[in-house]
Amino acid sequence: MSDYTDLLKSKMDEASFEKLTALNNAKVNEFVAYAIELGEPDTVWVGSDSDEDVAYTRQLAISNKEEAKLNIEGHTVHFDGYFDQARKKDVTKYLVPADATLDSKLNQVEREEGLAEIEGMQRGAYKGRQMLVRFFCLGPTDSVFAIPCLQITDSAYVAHSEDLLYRRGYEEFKRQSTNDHFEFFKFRHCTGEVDERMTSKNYEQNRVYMDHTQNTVMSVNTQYAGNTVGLKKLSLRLAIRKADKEGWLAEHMFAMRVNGPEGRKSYFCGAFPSACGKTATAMIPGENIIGDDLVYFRVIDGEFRGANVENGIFGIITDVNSADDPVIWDVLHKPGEVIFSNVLINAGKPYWLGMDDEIPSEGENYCGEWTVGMEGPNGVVATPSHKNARYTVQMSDLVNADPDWDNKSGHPINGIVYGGRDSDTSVPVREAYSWEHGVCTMGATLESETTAATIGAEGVRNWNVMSNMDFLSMSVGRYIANNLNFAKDIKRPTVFGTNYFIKKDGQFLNGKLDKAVWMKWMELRVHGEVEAIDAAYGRIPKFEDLQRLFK
Ligand code: GTP
Ligand code: SPV
Ligand code: MN
Repeated sequence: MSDYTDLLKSKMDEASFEKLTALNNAKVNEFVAYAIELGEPDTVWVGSDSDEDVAYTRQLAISNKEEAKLNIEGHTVHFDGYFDQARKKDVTKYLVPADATLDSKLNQVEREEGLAEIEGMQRGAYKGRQMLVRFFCLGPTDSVFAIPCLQITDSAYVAHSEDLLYRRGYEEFKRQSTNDHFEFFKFRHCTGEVDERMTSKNYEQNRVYMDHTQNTVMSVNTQYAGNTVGLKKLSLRLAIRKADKEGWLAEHMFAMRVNGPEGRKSYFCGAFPSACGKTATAMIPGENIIGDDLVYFRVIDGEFRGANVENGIFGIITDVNSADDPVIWDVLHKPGEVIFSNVLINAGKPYWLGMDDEIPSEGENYCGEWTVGMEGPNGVVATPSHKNARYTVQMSDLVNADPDWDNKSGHPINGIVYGGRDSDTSVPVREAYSWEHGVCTMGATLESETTAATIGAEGVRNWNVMSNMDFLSMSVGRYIANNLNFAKDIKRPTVFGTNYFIKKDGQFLNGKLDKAVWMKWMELRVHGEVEAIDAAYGRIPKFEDLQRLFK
């Protein structure tokens, strides 16, 4: 500590210095000091769990113009650069020591070479800026799931998003740092040079590099949350390795309560690739959301249990309308904290593709000033709102959230669902014969068509192991084996496969709310209350049961 005192004191006021030193953690101080030396910020601000510090971050995002207020109280809009609208896989790499390899399917760079490259891009990147130091927690605080995280960024939008999406973690650092084996995740993000719209200018120098040897992820020249918000997908890659070491699972899944007959509560988790229906499933009217993107599984007291890693949802807004998504529609139209990103704004009101309202022919969007028919900088006609435009809200604002969603022990999981975007092969719903059958033929072999959630062509059919391929940080075989072997000695959830996207003559064969029926059928199946037909690649529903459930 003594080595860094002068450096830390020279950049921060008394209050920030006290918040940092109250943690009394040499590793935290070292990471902060290193970021100062590298990024050379004008000032450094340290936040705790106080409402005041959360409010400071929110206000900063508005005053530094990363977000703008909208008409409804508490709503803001944030824009990412034209080319920075999704996760960018080709520049997302693992830093791997010279004598090691993770898996030939993963994007890797030699550690020293990668570090030199990204540190070169981050050097001096905080000049003229304030560096923000924030503490968050993955999973419920004060629980077996909890992983403390230290986020450093110069983007108040990133920190504000984390305030909505994650649990506060300053007290968790205090709680855990007394343990001998205290371990936390570290994230250092630099926006890089910005244009007049406060978006990263050097998008072609966008990098997201994972240094798993240090539990650190660095990113630069990007603002899109999937590349910058440390606790989202950057943490998932670290968590998969930590889970491997410690004997639990980190998954790209929703979690929900499905309500059975006579008030019975059943719990389901499901892995669908990005933009393939996790949020839409967790938000089915009449059921209760626990989480929509990240779940950790652990065996607790002989039970297979899952917990929501997050505290909010970063959901796709495209096609959100009052008929299919009444709960979220309501949240997006009433006062409360919402960040809209990459939608169209006209007279302080947000518009998006597939909403109820008629979309105006001009406004501000991810291109800047936009008029209908206009081409973006790459010559492509720009849609009014980006297909991967999103909203960020907290669980506490969802009236359909399970009141017990934040349970420190998670929930006992009855069923696990795997599904992808598959226009012509898989049936809408089927049940596996066993855990092994489900993990292998529904999870490990999952194929899905690419979407706007990643940069590149849409509709390309790819292999996407457990919908986690983009986030795997070790050998694919080992990850599958971890799933197969997990919770071996206890009752494991029933595994199901779904496909919402089957098409005939270019048209979807199912409506968006048909998934409500598939979930109700699964709920009855896990309790042995309906029969099923053996279809040789799993069990499928009987016509009369579906007929009754559809009614
Ligand atoms: P990430 O947040 O990227 O991990 O995605 P997600 O899996 O949560 O995806 P989400 O539920 O937000 O769905 C993305 C898109 O799929 C939206 O544009 C939905 O309209 C569409 N979608 C969801 N369910 C259905 C469905 O049953 N049928 C069809 N045709 N489209 C659907
Ligand atoms: C996804 O792409 O799977 C998302 C959005 O949930 S993000 O990971 O933030 O890009
Ligand atoms: Mn996701």
